[in-house]
Amino acid sequence: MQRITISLEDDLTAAFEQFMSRHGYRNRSEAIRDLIRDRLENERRLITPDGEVIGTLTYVYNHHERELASRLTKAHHHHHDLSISTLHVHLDQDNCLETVVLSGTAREVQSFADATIARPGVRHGKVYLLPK
Ligand code: NI
Repeated sequence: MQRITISLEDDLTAAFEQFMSRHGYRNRSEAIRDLIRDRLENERRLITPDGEVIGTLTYVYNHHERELASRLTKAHHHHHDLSISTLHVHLDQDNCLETVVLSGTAREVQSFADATIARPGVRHGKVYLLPK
């Protein structure tokens, strides 16, 4: 086992401590090991970009944002082969949450997810890939 030292900003440390408490971690090293394993596992799947995956993409957006809702819908129709189902939740007066199930190669799914998450007005975007 190697010992490494890392530096974190105060707000990141506070968020990390809350994460530990929510998940019942008693020491920082174990929590950090699990976070690293989780990230590496996700990266590993992307090493075979032609592999078939199922992805879930979740994000929040403000539906009052100019043309954003219709642009998102257009993108889903344009990639109807990838985007197989969408769950839409009206979170409050302004915000919508969508979880999209995507099916295709890891490259296609990741690229669609990245483009969606990068759209101005799309927040809290996160994609999770599972091998098929
Ligand atoms: Ni809505």
